[in-house]
Amino acid sequence: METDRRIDPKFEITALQRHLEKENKSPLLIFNKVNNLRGELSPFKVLTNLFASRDKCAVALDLDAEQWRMETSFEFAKRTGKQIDPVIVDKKEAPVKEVIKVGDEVDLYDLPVLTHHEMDGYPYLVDAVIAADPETGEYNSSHHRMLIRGKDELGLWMSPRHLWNYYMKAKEKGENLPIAHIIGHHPSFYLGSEALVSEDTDEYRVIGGILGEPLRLVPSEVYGEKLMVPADAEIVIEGEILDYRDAEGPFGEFTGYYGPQRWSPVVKVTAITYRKNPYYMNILVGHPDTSILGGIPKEAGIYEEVKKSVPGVQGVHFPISGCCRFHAYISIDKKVDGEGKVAGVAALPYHDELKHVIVVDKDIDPFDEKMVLWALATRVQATEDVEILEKLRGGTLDPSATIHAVGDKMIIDATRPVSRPFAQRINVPQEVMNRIKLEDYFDLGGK
Ligand SMILES: Cc1cc2nc3c(=O)[nH]c(=O)nc-3n(C[C@H](O)[C@H](O)[C@H](O)COP(=O)(O)O)c2cc1C
Ligand SMILES: [Mn+2]
Repeated sequence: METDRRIDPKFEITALQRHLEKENKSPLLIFNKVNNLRGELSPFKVLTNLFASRDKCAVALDLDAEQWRMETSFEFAKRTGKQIDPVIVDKKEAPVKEVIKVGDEVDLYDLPVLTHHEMDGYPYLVDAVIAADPETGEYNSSHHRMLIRGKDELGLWMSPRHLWNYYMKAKEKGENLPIAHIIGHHPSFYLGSEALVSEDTDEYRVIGGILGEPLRLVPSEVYGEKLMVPADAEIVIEGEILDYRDAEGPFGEFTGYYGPQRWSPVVKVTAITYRKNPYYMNILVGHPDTSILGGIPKEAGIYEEVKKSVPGVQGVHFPISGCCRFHAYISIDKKVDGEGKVAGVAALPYHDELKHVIVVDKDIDPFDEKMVLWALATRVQATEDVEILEKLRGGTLDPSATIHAVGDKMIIDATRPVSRPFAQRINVPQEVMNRIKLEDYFDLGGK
């Protein structure tokens, strides 16, 4: 959906997204007339909700919209395994270089940056951040919120994952870490940035695989070939993470709660380049836009991981009710007793935020939450089927955690035993189901 009506990026766009979400609607939204951070009309249009429904992600992976369930995570897994080298293009062929602002010309207040939630401390950029490993030159891409501190200064939050490790390596060398914030690209660029791959995997190659074609790169304005940036982005913000920290937050998080203010590194912005008529892409944190974007790649990665020890794994679902982070529903074609728990054990270490795994049999669709909970209700004895692992590495934002980044994990094996009889599911004879049709008995009003 698209509108020409003028709107302010402080809360107003989020309010519309909330209204739609309450109606269970999640269309892509485009705002053509948005204020910048000085209240003037911005030349940037705002695009949001790109990931707010799985069918849009299915289409991004060249599937049909109806293939949004397991097919989408399987396709993502397949593409993760087929990495494609990026190609370098000339600056003249790079749309992101149509407008170039360097040094004193940089002014982040020109952008229509959203303030999402009431207690958010600042307007926040939320897109992908890329950096090159200071030792190997391999690229990483991950999502990071970045608050606008001034016309050329950002604050960012890094959980102790890959970008943080790069930052530590740069600090050891006594250098700042050059980074770029990539605003607006093919949705596969962002899905690829969430792939669960090891730190030494070049994520520009991973993103190429998810895109199904080489990612086109161009040297950055300030760091040249030391920091290659995507040539087809709408906007690239170049900068460097300083060895200097300040308060960052609070921020409305993916958990649905405000995350606390923390002492976080500051980024000096050195250049902004963008297309003519650019779209400013926003990802709404704490809502399906963020949950689904992070969820699909986790389903794919964990499916591949569980398959190594439980070959009969049928599918993995990170449901929205668990913020697509804390809960995984895994269905397996169980062959021997104990396999349900093995599936849970295999899944848990793969992502720090994953807390509770419910393993179900193959007659339960992990995308049908009602049936998953039915299996929980009817196939589980707590003393036999629940395993609790205390104090493992956890996410940094779980509001219930009592120790920072440490948390308890739980595996619920909701599969039936195979070595002893178990109650039979009720059914109506299939022959009668096929023969007796609703429309032969009732007027269904055209439905
Ligand atoms: C919309 C969105 C916003 C995110 N914001 C942050 C953030 O501010 N800080 C952070 O450390 N991780 C954030 N994440 C999570 C990381 O992007 C994610 O864990 C990623 O896989 C880490 O990549 P890595 O394995 O290369 O370190 C965000 C994820 C999404 C989808
Ligand atoms: Mn990584």
